[in-house]
Parts: sequence; C-alpha cells; structure tokens
Amino acid sequence: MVGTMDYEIPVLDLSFVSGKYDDLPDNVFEKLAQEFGTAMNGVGFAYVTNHGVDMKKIDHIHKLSHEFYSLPTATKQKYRKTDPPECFHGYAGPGDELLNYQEKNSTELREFFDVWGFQQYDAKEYPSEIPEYKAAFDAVRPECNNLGKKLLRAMGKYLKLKDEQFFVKTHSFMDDPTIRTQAQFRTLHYYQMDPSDPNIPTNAIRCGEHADWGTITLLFQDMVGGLEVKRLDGSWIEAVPIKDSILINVGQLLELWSAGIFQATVHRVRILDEERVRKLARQSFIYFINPDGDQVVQPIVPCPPGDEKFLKVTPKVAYDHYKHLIADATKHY
Ligand SMILES: O=C(O)CCC(=O)C(=O)O
Ligand SMILES: [Fe+2]
Repeated sequence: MVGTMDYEIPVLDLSFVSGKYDDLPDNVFEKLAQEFGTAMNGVGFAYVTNHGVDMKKIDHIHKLSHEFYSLPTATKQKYRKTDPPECFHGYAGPGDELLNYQEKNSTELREFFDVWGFQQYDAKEYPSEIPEYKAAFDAVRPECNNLGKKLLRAMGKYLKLKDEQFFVKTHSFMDDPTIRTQAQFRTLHYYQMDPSDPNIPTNAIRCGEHADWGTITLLFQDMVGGLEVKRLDGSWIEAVPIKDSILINVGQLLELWSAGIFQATVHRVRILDEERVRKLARQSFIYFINPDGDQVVQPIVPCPPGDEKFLKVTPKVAYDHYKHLIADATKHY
C-alpha cells in the first residue's frame, strides 16, 4: 500500500553499503531495503549521500555541458535528434520536447542533450566541438550502474520478491552493453533569462510537471534550486539542493511493476521567485535507469486491496512504452 505518512524528502547516508555491488554481503540489503523502500513508498524521492559516485566526474560533465550549451544555436542544432522516437540520442532545443504536453501553450525553458541506449553510439554521435564529452559519460557509467544495482536489489527485497534480484536481472544492460535499452543519460541546461521579459509567457516554467517514464532516476542538480516534488496530498515541496548528493525517484514502469507500492512522483522545475536566483542559469545531469527494452512490465506483487487499478493495466513492453511517450513529447517536431 502507498505510504500513509507523507514524509519530507529523506536524506539517506549510504556509507554502510559502499563498495562494489558484487562484493557486498547479503545482510546490508536488509537495511537498505528498509530505508530506501520506505522512502520510495512515501514521498517517492530521496537524497542519497556517500553513494560512491565520484562527484569530480559529475563536475567535469557540468563543465563540458557548459561549454556545449555556450556554442552558437546553429552549432547545437547540428546535433539535434534526427528521428525520434526511433533514435532519441542528441540535442533538444527550447520547446522541442515537452514533458507536460497536455498543458495548453506550455512553455518549457530548457535545452538538453541525451545519450540514449548507450554503447550503440560511437564518438561521431557526440559534438565534435566538445571532444571529451563521450569519455566523460563513459567514465561515470560504471559508478552509476553500481549504485543503480544496489537500489534495484533493495527494491526487490522491500517488495519481498521470491527473487530479490529480479530488478537487477531485468536491467541486465548494466552488465552487458550489447543489450538494447532506452536507459539514458541527459545533461540539462536551464538557460539564463529574465522572467519579467515581456517575451517570456507568464505561465513559462523550466520543466513542466511530469512523472519520469522508466524504473528509477538518478538526478544530480547544481546548487541553484527550483526543483519541486508533489506530495501525496497535492502540495509541492522544494527539493533543496544538497551538495554532492543524488536525488533518486521512481518512474512509471516501477510503479506498474510494484502495483503502485512505489509511486512515480510528479515533479517540475519552477522559475524561482527570489530575485537573487531567478535569472540564474541552472544545470542538472540525469541517469534514467530503464529496463532492458524487451522486458514485459506488469505488476509482480498483488494489487493493494481497494486499489485494484493495476489489475486492469495491459502489460507493457518497455521499448514500446518509451516509444509512445517519446512520440507524445515530440509531437510537434
Ligand atoms: O533538471 C531537473 O532537476 C529535473 C529534470 C527532470 O525532471 C527531467 O528531465 O525528467
Ligand atoms: Fe523528471
């Protein structure tokens, strides 16, 4: 059942579960399952600290991203996604993709670069103006996967699955780069602007409200702020930046797998009210952990009594689920 207590976003210190996933004793997952599972069953977001991802590598990605986004628009457009939803790798400029496309006249003031499906892409798919970009993503991938596997194992344990490694096994691309997946890295740039500029619509937002699409998300935000998370009672709380932490949240496929025990919590990035920060550019880096593309996703635990909506859901092939969502977000390409 969905947590009845609606917590603030908890901060979990993962130093007790540091080191390589494969070397960890089984017993540490008990504690991780309790702490992390409870957070995901509650507000659906958690900060993790001492998580084993080298933040210098993330800073390096932010630095290279800054160089990329400072290039002239025409140069960035050379790397625009050519064929979404078939190929979702590359640059998306302001307005190219809307996360909240249901909202009329939605204006999302951001640009981003996606690294999709991983090892399918070689160096020529990355901006040649930023020669180190690909290597920077490749450098952080093993650490992100190591953390991802720990969290996925904890989810399986929290749900008391017969095979608590179920989620690790359904995300086998983490160990086998030949497996096709729509897991992706994304760098985001919320560019500097003046919200009082008459050309900026009054309903403009940096990132429209949405739930993520896949299993879990690792979100590295800078210190500017603006990210907000919707609580179960409908109110919004700010996910205040905590230096060197990672925010973790649940996506739609994990919500389906877990019959709603884990919530795909809605979030957005607002233009801040405070004068000191409202015009600042903001950067974030995301790792969307999604299943192997051929996984058929359907509830694997009984639906909570009285909340049977997941019984009626048609099973989804992960690849198709993603394709449909991409098609909606990029309708106006
Ligand atoms: O940039 C952020 O902090 C959040 C972006 C986001 O939620 C997304 O792109 O899915
Ligand atoms: Fe998101």
